[in-house]
Amino acid sequence: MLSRASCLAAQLFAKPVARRVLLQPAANMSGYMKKLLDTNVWDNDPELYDMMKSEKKRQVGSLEMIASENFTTLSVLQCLSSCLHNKYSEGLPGQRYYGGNEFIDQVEILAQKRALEAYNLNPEEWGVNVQPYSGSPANFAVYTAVADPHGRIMGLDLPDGGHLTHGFATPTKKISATSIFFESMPYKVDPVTGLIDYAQLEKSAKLFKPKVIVAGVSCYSRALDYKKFRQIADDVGALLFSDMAHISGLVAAGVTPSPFEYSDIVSTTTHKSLRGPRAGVIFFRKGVRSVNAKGEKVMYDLESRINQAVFPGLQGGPHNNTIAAIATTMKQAKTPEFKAYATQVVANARRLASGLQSKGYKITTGGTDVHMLLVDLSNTGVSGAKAEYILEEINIACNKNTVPGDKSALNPSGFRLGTPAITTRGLIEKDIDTVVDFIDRGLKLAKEISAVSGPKLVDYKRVLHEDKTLSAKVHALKAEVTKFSETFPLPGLEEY
Ligand code: DSN
Repeated sequence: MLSRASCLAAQLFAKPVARRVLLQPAANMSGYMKKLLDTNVWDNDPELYDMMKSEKKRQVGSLEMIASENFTTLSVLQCLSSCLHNKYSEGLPGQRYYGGNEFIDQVEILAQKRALEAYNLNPEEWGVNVQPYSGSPANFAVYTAVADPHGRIMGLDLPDGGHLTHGFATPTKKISATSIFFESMPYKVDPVTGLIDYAQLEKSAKLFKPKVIVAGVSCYSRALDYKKFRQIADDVGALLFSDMAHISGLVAAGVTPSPFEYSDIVSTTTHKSLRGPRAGVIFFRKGVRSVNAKGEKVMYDLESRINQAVFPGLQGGPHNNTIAAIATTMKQAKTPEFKAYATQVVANARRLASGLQSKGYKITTGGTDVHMLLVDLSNTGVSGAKAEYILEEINIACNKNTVPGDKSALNPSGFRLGTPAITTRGLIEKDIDTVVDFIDRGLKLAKEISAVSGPKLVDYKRVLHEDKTLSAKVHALKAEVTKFSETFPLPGLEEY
C-alpha cells in the first residue's frame, strides 16, 4: 500500500503558528477595543487554554479508533475560525433575510457546486442543501420535509447498527425524536450472520407501508445493497433515503458502492470518513421521478420541501464558516491524495479485522468492507463496557457497541473500531499489526482484572486502579501505546 510519506498529504499539516494578533491596535483606539484586538485565548483564558492543550496532548498520545471520528485538515480549521463565522445569512444564496451577503452567497454556491462534483452528480438531476448543522438535524429535516407528522419510517434498529435518528424506540419508550414525531418501525440484522435481513425488511415494509425507508448505518461493516433497498422502496411506494454519514469519504473516493444511483435523498455528515467540519449535507433528486400510467411525467418535489424544512422549518442562520469548510472539504475529496487515503482506510480496517481474528477474536459479519468493524465479545467474560474502559486506560479510544442478538443497548457485548482517524495520522498495515497487539494485550488484561473483580463494571474499575500489580501492567501498556502514537503527526494547528 502507501508509504507513510505519501499517505500524509502535505497540506494536512500545519507549519508552526506564531502567537500573533492579526490587527495591531491603533494609537487612537479606546481601551476596550485595544483589549479586544490584543486578546487571545492563551493569555486571556489560561484556564480554558490549559484544557485545550490537555486535549491536544491526549489526541497526540492516543490511538483514536472511534469509527465516526477523524482529524480534520488545516484548511478546514482555518475556515472554521474565519470571519465567515460572524455573518447571519438566513435563507439561500440570492434570497437572504439579511443584507451584506454578497460573499457569503459565493461561498455557499461554491460549497453546493463542489458537493455535487465530489459525488459526480449532474446538477440537473440532483440538488444539495449545505446548511444542516450536523447529521441529526439533517435527518430530521428530511423526515420533516417528506413525511407528515406521524408519517411512517423504517430504519435499521439501533442495537443492530442503525443510528438513533433512524427511529430508535425501546418496547416501553420512544427514544429518538424520529420515533416521537413520526411512526418508526425497525428492520433488523440476521442474529447469526450479522447481515441485514433484506427478506424480513421486504415483508415488514409490505405490511407497514412506510413513507420513507432509510438505508444507513452507524455500526455495520458491510456495503449496503442499495439496489435491493430501491426495489423494496418501489414495491411499497416509499422514498429511499440513504444516510451515508459514515462512509461518505469512501463513496467520494469510489472505494465503496455509492447510494446515489438508487436513492431519492442522501444525507451525510462531513466530519467522519470525509474528514471535514462537523456539519451535515442533504442531497435530493430533481426532475422526473416517474412516468404514470397515462404516460405523464411525475416530477420530484423534494427541493423546496427539503430547503424549507432546513430553514425556516428547523434551523436559523446557517454557519457560514462551516459551509466554507464544507467547500474546501469537497475540493479535497476530489484529489488523488484523498482517494489514496480512503483506500488506505479500508486496507487498514481489513488488516485490523484479520489481525484480531488471527488472535481468536470474533468479528461480526466475519470482517469488513469499509472503515469499521465490530468485535463481538459475547461469552468471553469481558463486556463491551469493560473493553472500552481498559482500552481508554491504555490510550486507545473506541466505543462499546451492541452486537447482533444483544438484548440491551445499555450493556452491549462488543466494541466498535474504526480506522479513518489513525489513517489520517499515517498508520499503514504494519502499524496496524502493532495496534492489534496493543488491543489484544489490553483485552487480556481486562480478563485478568475481571477474574479478580467479578462481573460488575464498578468493581472492575476499582480493581484496575487499586490492585498494584494490575494497575502497573495497565500503566506500562499505556506508556507503550503513547510512545507509539506520538510518532505519528496530527494535522491541525500546532498549539491546540
Ligand atoms: N455518533 C455517530 C457514530 O458514532 O456513529 C453517529 O452520529
